[in-house]
Amino acid sequence: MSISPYAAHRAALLERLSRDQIAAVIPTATVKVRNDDSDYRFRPTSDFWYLTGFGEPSACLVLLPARGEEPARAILYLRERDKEREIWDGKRLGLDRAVDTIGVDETRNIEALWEDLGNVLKNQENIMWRFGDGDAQDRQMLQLFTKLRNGARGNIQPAKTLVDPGPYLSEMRLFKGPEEIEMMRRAAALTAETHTGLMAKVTPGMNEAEAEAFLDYSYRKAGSTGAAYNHICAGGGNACILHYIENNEPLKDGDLMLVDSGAECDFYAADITRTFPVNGKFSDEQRALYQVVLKAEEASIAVVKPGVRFEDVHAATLDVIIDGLLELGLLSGTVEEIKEKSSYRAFFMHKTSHWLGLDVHDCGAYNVDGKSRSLEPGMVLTVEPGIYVDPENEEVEERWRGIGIRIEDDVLVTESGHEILTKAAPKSIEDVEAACAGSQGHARRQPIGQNA
Ligand SMILES: [Mn+2]
Repeated sequence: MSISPYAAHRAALLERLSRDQIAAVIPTATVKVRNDDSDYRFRPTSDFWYLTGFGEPSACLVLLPARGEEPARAILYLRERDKEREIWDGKRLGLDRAVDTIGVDETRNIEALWEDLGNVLKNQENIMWRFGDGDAQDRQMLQLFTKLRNGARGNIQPAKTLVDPGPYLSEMRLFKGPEEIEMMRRAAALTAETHTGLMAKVTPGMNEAEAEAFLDYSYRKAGSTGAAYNHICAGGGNACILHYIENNEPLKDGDLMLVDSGAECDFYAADITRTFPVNGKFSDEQRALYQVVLKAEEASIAVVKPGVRFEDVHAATLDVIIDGLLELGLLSGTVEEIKEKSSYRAFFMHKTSHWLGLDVHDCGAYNVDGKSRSLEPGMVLTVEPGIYVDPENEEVEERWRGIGIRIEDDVLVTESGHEILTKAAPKSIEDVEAACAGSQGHARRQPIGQNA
């Protein structure tokens, strides 16, 4: 019988926990209230999903390390079946079925979790817990830790430390296995297809909100769990607001539109940004700045391979952006001065990359031993340079003001270099204008699930 990737993740983590004698308590997310008695749609925490593939709320995974004769154990706490509650809130897997379905050693009722943990964790040396996901549950963990200490007598040893999942679970999640990469390819292909479709759809006078609705519609229709983060659908100067999510203004003839949006497949994220002309044709100024961003993006992608440091990817972009802004007269001085004073930050104020996975800004350390980390096969990172000319920037000629451009792809580090997961999304000026015109853009689409 083949083992699910989630069970494989659990086994791999249990091996590390056994080595260091750590018991892990990994709750899923709490249901978030939107307003009054309406909740947001539930989404499990990424750590919990990674280890279980179980999407119900009110659940917690407890992993106990192997010790002496005792084998390692996985206990899943979840909701018991309840006909009355299921009529109102939806189906529940229940304790009996979860043993086989999830493949854990044992299931217990979530309602008894905190009381139960007092016994389950009685002789554990170290307890893994991720602080910061909720004050109430953090308080419960501290109370439990105190209770274990106060209850220690004779041969019962209290836990010594609370351990952050960072060096264990987060580091595992940073390296994607074959099934995870396949999931990310599907998310990337769906997102690329959707961006391409949007380019053909946008016309002057349309509202940013309609673009957002098209993205949601396309993702959900294709079976995605939804958007991986709030879409940015920014026309004209709104593109210079880095986290613009209001998405409610009309799109104007002659403006660019910046769209930063990604679908999730089984909660694995894609993260694509494309910038295209609302009326289908770049103006001279838009074209000039777009070429700089595109050249920077391609320069950064070109350096991605095992052994290259994370910060080198940013450095490659920065050189091209500074050269381009100098050439177009938006910056003056020498490259050294510009870098020293960071004056490029008036136009490019964010970093070029972040890890990508179950979280759009995925976990995993960026620095190791005080140095920027070397890339290794299985890591996925974004490459996303931009140039943003503030609409109120009076230091530059008026014709440049309000142009905001970002181009973003998702890049898998492979043994021999890299694979661009999102390359089906049009990027060259020629391809973008063709996609805006419709026909060629549509012909270039690739089916979901196929390696892009
Ligand atoms: Mn991104």
